Amino acid sequence: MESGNLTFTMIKPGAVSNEYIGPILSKITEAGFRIAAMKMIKLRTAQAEVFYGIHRDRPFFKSLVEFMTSGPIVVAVLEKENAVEAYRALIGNTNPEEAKSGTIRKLFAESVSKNAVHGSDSDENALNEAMFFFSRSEIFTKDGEVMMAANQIV
Ligand code: IDP
Repeated sequence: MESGNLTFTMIKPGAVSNEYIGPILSKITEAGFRIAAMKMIKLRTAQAEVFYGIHRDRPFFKSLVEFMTSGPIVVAVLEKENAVEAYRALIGNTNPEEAKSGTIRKLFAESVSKNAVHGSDSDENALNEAMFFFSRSEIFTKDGEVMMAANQIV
């Protein structure tokens, strides 16, 4: 497996509280992604600020951090060929009004700020984001082995 086959996702608080975890995971697995790691957590403010640090100077930063810490989220590592691009296509545009029909954001997002899911935008970010939330011993290969080998997760 190569790094290009992994991406990282979060099911955001609004989608969790609306009971969309199951429907979203169904869309993900029906689209051919394998779940390599997954857990439910609640972000602390400092964690959300680091995760979205690239947006620190944007006007929506404070409300984004407040929203992302407002309730539990599901974090997961997904595997599929060309995972980053394939998953961005599956989730659709950041703004659900502009997302194509059938995409996760079109189906489950409430607004651009409460847009149901996160998906990594590059292979490098996918690995950084996966390692932000998971230790190596929590990420599994298709054979159920811990994804420890250097060519598997780094
Ligand atoms: P992405 O999640 O589609 O990669 P980014 O531009 O990286 O989009 O923005 C990160 C997150 O910040 C978005 O998913 C969304 O929740 C929030 N966001 C982005 N732009 C806006 C905006 O104009 N208003 C409110 N929230 C926004």
